[in-house]
Amino acid sequence: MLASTVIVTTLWCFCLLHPTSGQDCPSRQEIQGSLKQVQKLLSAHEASYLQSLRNLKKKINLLQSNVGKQTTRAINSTCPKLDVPINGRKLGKSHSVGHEVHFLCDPGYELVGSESRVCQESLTWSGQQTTCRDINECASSPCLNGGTCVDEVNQFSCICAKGWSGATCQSPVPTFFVTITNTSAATSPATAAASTLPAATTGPFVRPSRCTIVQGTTHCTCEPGYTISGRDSNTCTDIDECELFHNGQAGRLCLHACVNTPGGYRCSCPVGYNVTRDGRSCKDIDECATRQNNCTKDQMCINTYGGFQCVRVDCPKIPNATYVKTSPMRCERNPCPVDNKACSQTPNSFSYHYLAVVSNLSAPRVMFRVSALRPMGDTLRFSLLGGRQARRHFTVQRSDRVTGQLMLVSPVQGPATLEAEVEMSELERRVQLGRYITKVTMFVSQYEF
Ligand SMILES: [Ca+2]
Ligand SMILES: [Ca+2]
Repeated sequence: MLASTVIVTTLWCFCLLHPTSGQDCPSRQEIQGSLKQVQKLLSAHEASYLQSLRNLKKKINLLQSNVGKQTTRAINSTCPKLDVPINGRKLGKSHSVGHEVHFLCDPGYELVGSESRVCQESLTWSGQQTTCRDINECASSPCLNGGTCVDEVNQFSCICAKGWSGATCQSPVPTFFVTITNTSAATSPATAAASTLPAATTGPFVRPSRCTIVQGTTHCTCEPGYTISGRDSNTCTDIDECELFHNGQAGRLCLHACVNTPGGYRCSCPVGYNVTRDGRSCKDIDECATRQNNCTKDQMCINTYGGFQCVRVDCPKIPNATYVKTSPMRCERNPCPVDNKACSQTPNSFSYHYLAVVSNLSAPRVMFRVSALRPMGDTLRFSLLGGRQARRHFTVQRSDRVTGQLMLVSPVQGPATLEAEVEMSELERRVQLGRYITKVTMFVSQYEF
């Protein structure tokens, strides 16, 4: 349409400029009609153009509007999802900008990182990553007396060192004990004394406790050898081990005596004994070997349990015979005159032996053996000499052809000194060839150790 309008316009202009040409130019009326049509065309084009512009503007506005909406939507966007911590909880589900989430840990776990986190406009979370860590209940060293602490969820356990027991290894284990009697602390003099003291008072038998607060719970511990007594957890009282583990034939803390000390105890021994290395038993002091005796030169020192004895061997004075010392512990008869029957029937020798034993030694048992080294004759006889006391405790038996043995037949309560004589006779066709006396002296101690 636009092309035909241009042709008409061009034709009309040509006729105006060249009116004398041979061509047939349209009439004025025709030209005016054509111009009107062109005007109509232009108007239509103008309307169409304007409509296009309006549509374009609308589209631009729509685009602008969309861009603006997208920016607004970006402000309302969310932060990345946050995980729930293991052994914990997350409070708050919204991950939008400006919102907060909170974290909690299960009992027995402590929160590490941020307790609360905010979704920032940068679409990132504030703070640090949150985790729940197992609370180390061993941090306060709750196990006493060298115990090893094992951390567990919301609790701990103690592996106690040898000799200790209890939840926190606070109680000594009576290794040698079968029975524990009278565990009441009320009868303990030390505890009783301590309980009358004000809580703030400290002394060797009372000490302040060490308390730590774990998750709102107070844990109080005492030094080794002390325990929290009663309701006052601020005060530790010495454990009276002697009272706690006293008595009991099968089980005593000490072989002899127990002495309670602040935070412990020690064993003591009677005079004549030393405490052994294990601290529990008593060992006799050998006064004879350590020159802790007062025996004279003509005496012999005999070590006994709990003491010593100074003995002097003097040869017997009996009728019809004389004796001479042939060794420190032996006397032999001087030769008898020919045909002196009274002399020849006296003992050929006296031997002296000293034994140290503990009180209440179990019986029967062999205490001593007598043998003939070179027996003469056809018969050896062994017999027990001495008084009623000797016969109450001893007997003599033959153990083989040439040996007799002195037997203890009943326990002897010490302290005591027992004497027994063993006679060995040699016979040839029932005729006595010789007699040999062995004198045994037994020193029985006061204690059974
Ligand atoms: Ca103690
Ligand atoms: Ca001794």
